[in-house]
Amino acid sequence: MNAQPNVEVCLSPQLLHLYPLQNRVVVIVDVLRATSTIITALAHEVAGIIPVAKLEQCEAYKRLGFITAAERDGKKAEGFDLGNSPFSYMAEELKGKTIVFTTTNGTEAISKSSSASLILIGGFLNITALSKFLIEKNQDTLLLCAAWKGKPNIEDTLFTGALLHKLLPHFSSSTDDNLLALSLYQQSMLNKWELIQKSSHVKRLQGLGIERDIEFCLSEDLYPVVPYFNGEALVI
Ligand code: 3SL
Repeated sequence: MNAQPNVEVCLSPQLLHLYPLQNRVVVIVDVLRATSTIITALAHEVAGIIPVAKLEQCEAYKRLGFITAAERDGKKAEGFDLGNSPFSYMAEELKGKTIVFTTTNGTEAISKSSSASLILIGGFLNITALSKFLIEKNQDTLLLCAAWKGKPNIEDTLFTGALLHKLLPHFSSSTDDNLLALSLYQQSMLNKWELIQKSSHVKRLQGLGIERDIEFCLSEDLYPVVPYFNGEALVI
């Protein structure tokens, strides 16, 4: 019998140096809101999202005439076309367009993962499609939480627990980080909203009046798509 592939959770990009990326699939997780927004945009027929870590890179694309999106500290950064609300990416006029995208933590996590063999985008919005894809792919996998400025967060950890729950019959898993994520999921799977409401990021976003974004990003399986990085852009 073939050995099962391994799956590990990395709770923050600050810990990424502890994990090998070569020959691994990396799933980027930023439930609130970057990866949920990317999934939504591509499911609504945006052609591609070019992720960049820095505002200056995004500005350079803007000067070339690209549509640009930028978020810092939960707010739309000044001078760009779009922020990070998934609802902004459902517009008819964005269909078929490529958008350059930078966010506080999500795009940083993507850029730090460039040596992975494949980069995928995950969130509750695509959890079942993503788990089926990973099981089929049958390759060592790292679930990378974007976290908040290096500090682990509840929502990304909870999501990795939910994804692990689906993956574990097919993958081997032995780390304490995996156990933490799974335990969090098992304790709160019947009421994830109650737990997430206590999180620091939800408090931050509530201050900005975007409760409907939070509720939307926690919805499961709205979009059966698995965005991946093709070397230039995230596409489906
Ligand atoms: O940190 C990020 O990448 C963002 O997703 C944060 S926010 O939800 O837009 O505040």
